[in-house]
Amino acid sequence: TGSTVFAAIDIGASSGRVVAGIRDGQGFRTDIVHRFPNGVRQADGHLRWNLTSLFAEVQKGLRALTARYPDVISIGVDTWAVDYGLLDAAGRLIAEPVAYRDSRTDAVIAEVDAVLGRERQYEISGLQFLPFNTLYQLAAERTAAHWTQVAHAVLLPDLIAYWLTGELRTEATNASTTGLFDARSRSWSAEAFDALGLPPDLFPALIRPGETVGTITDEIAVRTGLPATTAVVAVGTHDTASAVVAVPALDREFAYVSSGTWSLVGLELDEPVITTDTRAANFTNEGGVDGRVRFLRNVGGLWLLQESLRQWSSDGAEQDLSDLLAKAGELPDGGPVIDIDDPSFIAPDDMPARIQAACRDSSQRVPQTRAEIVRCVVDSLAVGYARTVAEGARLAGRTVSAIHIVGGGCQNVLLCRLTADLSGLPVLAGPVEATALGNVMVQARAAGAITGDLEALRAVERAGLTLREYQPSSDRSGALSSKAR
Ligand code: ADP
Ligand code: LRH
Repeated sequence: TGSTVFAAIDIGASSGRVVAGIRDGQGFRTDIVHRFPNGVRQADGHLRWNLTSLFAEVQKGLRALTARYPDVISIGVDTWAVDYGLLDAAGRLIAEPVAYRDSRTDAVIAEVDAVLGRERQYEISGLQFLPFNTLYQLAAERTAAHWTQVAHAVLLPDLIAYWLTGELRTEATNASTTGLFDARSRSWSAEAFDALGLPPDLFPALIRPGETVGTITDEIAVRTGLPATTAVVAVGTHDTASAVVAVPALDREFAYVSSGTWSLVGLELDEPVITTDTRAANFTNEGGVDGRVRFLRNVGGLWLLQESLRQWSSDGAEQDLSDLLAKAGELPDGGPVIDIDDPSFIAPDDMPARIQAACRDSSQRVPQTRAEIVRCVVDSLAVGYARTVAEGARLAGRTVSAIHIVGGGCQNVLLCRLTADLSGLPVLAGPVEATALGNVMVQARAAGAITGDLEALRAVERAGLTLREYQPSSDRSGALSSKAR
C-alpha cells in the first residue's frame, strides 16, 4: 500500500500507549495498539513510578504492534521529563524511580541554591525554577545509603531504550530539563556538576533526536516478535519536545499549549531568551528537536481534574469526566479563579478540598458541587493559558496569531473555548496524540520517509488532520478579561 510504519512508545504521567505511526499518501496516521494507566504510588517512604511494570506494558504493546504491523521500521520512546533511574555498575536498577511529586527535595533546595545561586542556575540552564528539577532530586538522593552503588543516572525514556537495546545514552531534549545542561552550548554544564559535587559522567553520553541508540536485544526480539534488526531511534524523548514537533502550525506565529497532566504553554524560538525578566516570569528555555528552543512555562494542568476525579471515585461511583465538563459548561461565567501554579497543588490526594481552600483563602466564593469545582479548574487553566501566551509573546518580542492546543486536553471543549475568548486569539485544537506523532515524525525523517525541517514535517502532518477551530467571542473577553491580565 506504500505505507511505512513506526512504533512510538509514549508514556505520560496519567497513561502510556504503544502507537503505530503510519506514513501514507495523506500524511501521518496513528493507531493506538495498547494503552495502559500510569500514576505515582507510595513505596518505601517515597512517591514512585513503577518502571518495571511500565516496561512490561511496553513489551505487551510491542507484541500487539507486530501482530498487526509486521514491518515496523524503528521504535522511539518518550516520557515525562526530569525523573531518572539509578543503575549500579552491573546495569541493574537500584530502586524504582522516585517521582517528581515526592517532597524529598524540600529539604535540599536552599542548600543547592547556596552553592549554585538561582540566578546563576538560570543563566546556565535557562530553566524555570521547579522544586523537582533533576538537580534538586539528585541533591536529595546523594545523601541516601544507596548512593555509593550508583554508576549511572538514566533519564526515564533513556532507561526504556536501555532495556530495549542494552545501550546507555542521554537524549539532549530531555537532558535540557535537568538543570545540569547549558541552554546555549546545548551540552552538559561542568560548572553545575562541579557545584553540586556530582561526577561529570553521572549521565551516559548525549545523543540527539534522529540518531540511532542501537538495535533491540535478542531477548526483546523473541519476546515481542520484532525483527532482531529493529532499531531504537532517539526522538524528542521529552514528551513535550515531541508534542511541539507535532504542533500542526502553518507558519511560525503560533503559541502552543501541550495540555495533559501538565499544561506546557509557550512559543518555539531559535535561540534561548535568558534575561532578568524571563527569570522573574519563570519562563523556561528547554531544548527542542533540531536545536529549537521551547520557550514556555509549566502551567498547572489537568492533574487537578485527574486527582479530583480519583477522589470522587473513591466513594465507589465512577465519575464521568465528559458529564462533569458538560455540567460545568452550563454554569455562569465569573466564578472563582485560583492560582493553578501554586506549589500546594503538586502533591497527590484531597484535591477538591485544596481547591476549595484556595478559593476561601483568596476570599472568593467557594465552589460546592463537583461541577463547580471542575468549572473553577477549567476557568483557572484558561486564564493561565491566555496570560502565559501573552506574557511569552511579550518577553520574546514575538507576534502570536493563533494558539494550538494539543494533547488530551484539546478534547476539552470548554477549556478550548474559554482560552480563545480570554486570549482574543483563535484556538486550533488537535491532535490529541501530538506527542506520539512528533515521536513518529522524527523517526520517519531519520529513515528517509520524509525530508525537510520542522515546517516541512508539520505541513505533511497538517494535510492529514482535521482541526477544531474556536474563534474568540468578544462577550466573554469583556466579562473575564480582568482575570487574564
Ligand atoms: P499525559 O500525557 O500527561 O498522561 P494526556 O495528554 O493523555 O496526559 O491527557 C490526559 C487528560 O486529557 C486527562 O486528564 C483529561 O483531562 C483529558 N481528556 C482525556 N479525554 C478527554 C475527553 N474525552 N474530553 C475532555 N478531556 C479529556
Ligand atoms: C509533561 C512533562 C513536562 C515536565 C513534567 C515533569 O508530561 O514532561 O514537560 O515539566 O512533565
